Amino acid sequence: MAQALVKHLAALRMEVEHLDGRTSIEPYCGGVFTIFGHGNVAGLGEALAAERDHLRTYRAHNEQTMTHAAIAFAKAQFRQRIMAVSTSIGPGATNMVTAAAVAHVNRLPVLLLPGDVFATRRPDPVLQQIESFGQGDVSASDCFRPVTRYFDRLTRPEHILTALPRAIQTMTDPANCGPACLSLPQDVQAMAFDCPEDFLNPGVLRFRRPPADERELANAIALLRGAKCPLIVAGGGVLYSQAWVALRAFVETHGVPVVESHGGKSSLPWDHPLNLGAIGVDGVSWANEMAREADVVFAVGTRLQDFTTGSHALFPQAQLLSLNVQPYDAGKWSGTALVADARVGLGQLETGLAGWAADAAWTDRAKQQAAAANARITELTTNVPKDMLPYDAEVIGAVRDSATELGLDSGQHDVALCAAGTLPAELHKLWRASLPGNYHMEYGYSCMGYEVAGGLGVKMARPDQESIVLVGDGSYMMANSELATSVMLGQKIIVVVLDNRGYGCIQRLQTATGSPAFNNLLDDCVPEGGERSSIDFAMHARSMGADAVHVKDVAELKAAMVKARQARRTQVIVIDTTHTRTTDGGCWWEVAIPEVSGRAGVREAHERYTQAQRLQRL
Ligand SMILES: Cc1ncc(C[n+]2csc(CCOP(=O)(O)OP(=O)(O)O)c2C)c(N)n1
Ligand SMILES: [Mg+2]
Repeated sequence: MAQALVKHLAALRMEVEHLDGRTSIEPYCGGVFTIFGHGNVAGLGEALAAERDHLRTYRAHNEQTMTHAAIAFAKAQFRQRIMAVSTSIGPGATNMVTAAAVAHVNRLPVLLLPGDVFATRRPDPVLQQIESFGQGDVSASDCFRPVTRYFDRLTRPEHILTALPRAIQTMTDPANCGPACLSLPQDVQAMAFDCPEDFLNPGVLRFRRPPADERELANAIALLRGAKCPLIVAGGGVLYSQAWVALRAFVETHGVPVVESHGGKSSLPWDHPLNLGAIGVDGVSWANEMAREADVVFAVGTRLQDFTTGSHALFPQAQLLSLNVQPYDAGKWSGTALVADARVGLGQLETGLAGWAADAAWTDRAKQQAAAANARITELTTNVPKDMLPYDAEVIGAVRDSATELGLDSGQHDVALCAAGTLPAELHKLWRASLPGNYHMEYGYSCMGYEVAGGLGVKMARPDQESIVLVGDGSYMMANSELATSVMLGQKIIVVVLDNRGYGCIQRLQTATGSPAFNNLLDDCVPEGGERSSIDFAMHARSMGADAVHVKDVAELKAAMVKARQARRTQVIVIDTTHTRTTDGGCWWEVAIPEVSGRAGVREAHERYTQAQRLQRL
């Protein structure tokens, strides 16, 4: 059975569309990350060994992070190609559950192949079997059920004939796309069955592009035709549908400004005159200002999560039109739904929008706002030496500008990657991406520990680009061992560690909600008899085979980045940073404040909280 699985995977081909619109037929599965144990080494492991020349196997250091790498690979390829991830049973499998949730939230495909306990149950309980007293058919793999879009336990070998095609179908369905899990009892992996020849020669895969329903299209056109001050919120769906050319044409034809969610950033080049940049809690003030005034918000391919909508208080005045391939998203917030592929839907709208444009004054103002925002971003990201440590904005500027020294355009060349902490807000506002996918932010699950492994996945997907991981000290500490994998695989990444000695963003949130600073910064966490933490990140990175340097300021950082870009192996640059952040922009975000507290600060925060809630669209 495992042999049939691997042969099918190795034979799968996908019609892949490239950035320039060219298409080519590529292997669908970019390889298999696996950590072996008794649950997969003899069955799947033997099958992988036999197919090594057709399907690469990669060993990693942790099941969660190797899955992050696989997820990042798929995201960087706009979901058109995947990787498979195989684990043993028990801890190997459950280590992967968090990553499954990352893929689930972000609607990203990954084929999860955890080992499972014996289907025959003959040797039960095996090492690492959890044993449920009340449910005979439960195993550790059941943890995947709520965080996968397709789950199957293959208790007979011929199940692979239906289960694998269904898993592939799920991952190549634009609406349902997400992680698929085939849990593989170790005895079943090793069983023989009569496999039809055609299972080993599957046809070429394509993403389908569903068009809009006629009535929904007519409603959407009517709504837009009545709009004077429309605003497009571009989400990740624009990228996954590869709808950037259609979006740009739509925007320019109708004079509609665009704001970008984390998932949608890089839908338009940063310097497009109608790109206002980041919206929401991490948004630039110029974008949020126009969101507050728009009469129609046209959401394209976005989940409308709270960071995008300011917990539903940023644009409650606007009518909402939602173009999304997934009805669940299109129907959010009681908006007018337009269920379709983003690219196809934008094209279909044109059939009824001839002659319609936003008010000229609105479009002109958007252009002025976009220009003002970009000038301010230059200011914020240009380091002015002073008597204090630099902060994230200056680091971002130095990383970007180090490309210029080598005659490169950072916006074109670099993929910036991050997931959690202070940096997502800074990067959302300040990073400049000229090409789709050059901003790679996992801000669906915002999973600390995605960063280093994600950088590896991006490099494997986009070998000609620089994969630059910007990461806080906290996230680096949570998961960094795939740094050694990147060295071993010769997949160079550049990791910039911003060390502010703790969970800076959470401490900010803590004090903003009235609590005392507590249990976040390392220096606040040393009990009596404990020891002040001092982590030498550069030494740590060197111990894993990376080249690493601890720079003392932004000028040194820039010089180190120039060298890092020229280097061939993985580079880690560590810089001490302060807790300041960009105060421009942003908007309210709902975080629940205690109704009762002995602290005046909490009571005041609660008062502000209830005031702010009044602006929410319910
Ligand atoms: C796995 C996981 N655990 C907890 C959190 C909550 N969280 C978000 S950011 C953060 C601190 C990040 O610290 P660091 O990476 O140093 O970034 P900083 O805010 O200091 O810049 C925490 C604990 C999370 N996002 N992911
Ligand atoms: Mg930190």
